[in-house]
Amino acid sequence: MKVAMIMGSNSDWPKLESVEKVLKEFGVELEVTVASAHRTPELVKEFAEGARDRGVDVIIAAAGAAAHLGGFVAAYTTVPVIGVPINATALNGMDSLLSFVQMPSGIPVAVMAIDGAKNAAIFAVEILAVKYPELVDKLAAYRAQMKAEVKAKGDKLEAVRTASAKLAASGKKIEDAVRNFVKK
Ligand code: RP5
Repeated sequence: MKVAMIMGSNSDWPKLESVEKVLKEFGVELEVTVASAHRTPELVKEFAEGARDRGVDVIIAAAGAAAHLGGFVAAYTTVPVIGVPINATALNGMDSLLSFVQMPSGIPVAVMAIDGAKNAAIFAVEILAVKYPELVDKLAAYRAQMKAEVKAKGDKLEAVRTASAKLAASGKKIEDAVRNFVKK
């Protein structure tokens, strides 16, 4: 089970670190390469052409500006490519988004949101789950955990909101309320 992530520059890494974290949670191996479609096109070609032989199941391609890394990679391999447009220029990622998403017919790139690295990792796991069924239960557990976290956040907000409303209604000064709380 292997994902290869290629990025246009090491300056993109801070926006992509979550890919490593998510894949680790699912026990998926990650290979990371820095190569640019315009500065090192030969390296990108080599990376993409050799991907299947290296055992790569899914590729994540991420880059800022309009250098078209996703389509470039996809042109040299039939391993599925997930694109992550990066916000790195004065156009706030729109340049990158369009260069990834508007692929002409024949060579697809599955494009995530601008800076959407985490979803790229989750989507990669969903693709891997077709071949490795043990990931199906892990994906379900991942969603269950998200659900529990959302519920806990909602409960916490409601508790704070109710407590503040009670405090305001009681007309007590905050200092008194805190003193009483500490006494308890
Ligand atoms: C793109 O240009 C890279 O993917 C990066 O997002 C952006 C800037 O690269 P550096 O100048 O920081 O190397 O090709």
